[in-house]
Amino acid sequence: MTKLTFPFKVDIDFATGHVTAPAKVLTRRLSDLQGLFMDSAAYEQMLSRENPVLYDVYEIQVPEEAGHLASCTTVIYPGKVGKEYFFTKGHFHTIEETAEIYTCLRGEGYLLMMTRDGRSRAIKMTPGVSAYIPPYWAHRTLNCGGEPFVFYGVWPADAGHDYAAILDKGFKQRVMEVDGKPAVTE
Ligand code: PAN
Ligand code: ZN
Repeated sequence: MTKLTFPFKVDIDFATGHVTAPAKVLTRRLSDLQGLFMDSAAYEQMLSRENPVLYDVYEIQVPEEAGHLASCTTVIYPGKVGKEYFFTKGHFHTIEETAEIYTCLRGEGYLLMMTRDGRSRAIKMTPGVSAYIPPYWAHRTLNCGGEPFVFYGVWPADAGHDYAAILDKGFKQRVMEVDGKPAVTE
């Protein structure tokens, strides 16, 4: 770390995930997740009609340096592409030895994780569940409920995001609606 940073606070609205300044908003729409959903025909059909927001990220701004902790809320809106629930792109950290903690504030979802050598885990997320993503595990979240799924994540600020492997090979697990209920499949 180079220069002294002063303490600060933000206010988080658990219902909407909104964070007061200093936060940066990142909006991901259907068109930003090209090639990631299993049912590509359903994806193209949906995109020809609309380009909905799948999720918003409210990132609390800190220097992207070792020693600092970055954090954000993520709000995934309810919806599906075909039978597959709306999800985040998912990523490994560029510095793979870095962990992360996700705490659910609202709604219902899953945290999917996988390693490069083929291990996978899924954790069901409901309000109050705090999940640990160890170093080396890629992570993706999804909303399998009928209201916004909101969670708060904290990670080393210098970790970086590596989306390439997920864009190339996808995620090992998928969560689809089967008989009206979410089912995790490999
Ligand atoms: C989170 C994620 C956020 C959005 O802040 O970046 O939930 O997911 P994608 O980055 O995969 O689109 C995090 O894991 N940061 O490291
Ligand atoms: Zn991460």
